[in-house]
Amino acid sequence: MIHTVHPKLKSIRDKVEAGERLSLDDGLLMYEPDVAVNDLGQLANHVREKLNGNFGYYNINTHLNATNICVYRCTFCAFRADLRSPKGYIMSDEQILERGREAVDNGCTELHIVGGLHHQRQFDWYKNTLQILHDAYPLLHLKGWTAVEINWFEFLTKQSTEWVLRELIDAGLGSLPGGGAEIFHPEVRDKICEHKADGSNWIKIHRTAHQMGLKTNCTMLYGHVEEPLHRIDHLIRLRELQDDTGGFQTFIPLAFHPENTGLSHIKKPSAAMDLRTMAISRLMLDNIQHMKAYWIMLGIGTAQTALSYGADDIDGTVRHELIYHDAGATTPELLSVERIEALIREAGREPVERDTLYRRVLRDANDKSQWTVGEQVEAAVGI
Ligand code: V47
Repeated sequence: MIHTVHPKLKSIRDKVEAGERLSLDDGLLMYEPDVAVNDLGQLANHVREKLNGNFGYYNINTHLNATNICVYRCTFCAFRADLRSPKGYIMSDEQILERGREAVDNGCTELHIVGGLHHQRQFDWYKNTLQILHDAYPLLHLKGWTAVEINWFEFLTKQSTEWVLRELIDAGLGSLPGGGAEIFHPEVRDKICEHKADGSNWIKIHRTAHQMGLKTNCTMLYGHVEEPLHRIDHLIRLRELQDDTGGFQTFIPLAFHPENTGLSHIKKPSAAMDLRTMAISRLMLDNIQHMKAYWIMLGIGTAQTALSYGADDIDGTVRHELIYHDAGATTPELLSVERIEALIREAGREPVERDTLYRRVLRDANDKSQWTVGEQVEAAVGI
């Protein structure tokens, strides 16, 4: 039984307790400023504990952004560079393999691979990145290329989504990250990233990936030029796809970081807005198992608090993150396993190391770099 909530939230509380789905109007109501974020947190925490108990998940991972040179000019992005910009870079195969080596040496189970759409690189270069990493480090899960990149590969090769994904799976792709979703609604998308894959293409690519057996993640970039209606519309589109396929593992709300972007006049969202958006996302996305509080972007304190506002996952130890640090994130470049576990415990949750597919990682007590995977945690404990 959930006790104290704002009178306006009574019917939402009744639905949450009965496990009923929330509507577009419910979503909009929860963004009204007189609805206290704590009340939303209480409701979201109820759902979070029903779905994920007291677990606080993390993984051990490294990022690889093999180039920042990009044909697109998304106004929110501080990471991209023009072809001839002094800031532009592209990694060699040796450097890419060195990143894989560093990941394995540090006990990583996952490499998170995204980057720019380079004017002069063909599909084979992207595919080769996966192939050489997979050949050298077959145990490392390669979570790579957002739907925006997949859409670009379709353009480069003039082939279908299925064909592109099949080639990448054959080269070693393990799953798709959730980036590139931004805000699907064209009123917003046309202002912040008009040229890249639109909302329906993003959804189509994830649908196809799910149908081919790939698990994927999903995101929403908030706190720039969008309104609550655009956010709730975005969440409902994700929920509809999940009803059809069940292929999303986790949702990651991404708070806009304005520094060095084309939208630098906008203020970064407050911690209260971050927690409100996490809670509302947990409540609207009743069919997605996990919610990630990405500490790199939220900051450590808000990410810890978010573990009681709907989130059950804090992402990873993370090495070599560039997208947020280029846009002014002041979080450290990486967290040790000891530190991440202590942060989760301090927030009152039980830390669980997971792999990309949310299976428990079992480490050798004498040599922590050696690991195997167990069952999916929530299934194993019958939540
Ligand atoms: O698509 C870019 C966002 C995304 C900025 O799947 C920005 O596990 C805020 O998707 N301020 C890439 N956001 C990151 C991403 C992600 C991160 C962690 C885990 C997973 C996962 C996926 O970052 C982009 C865009 O939406 N982004 N620039 C910025 N200035």
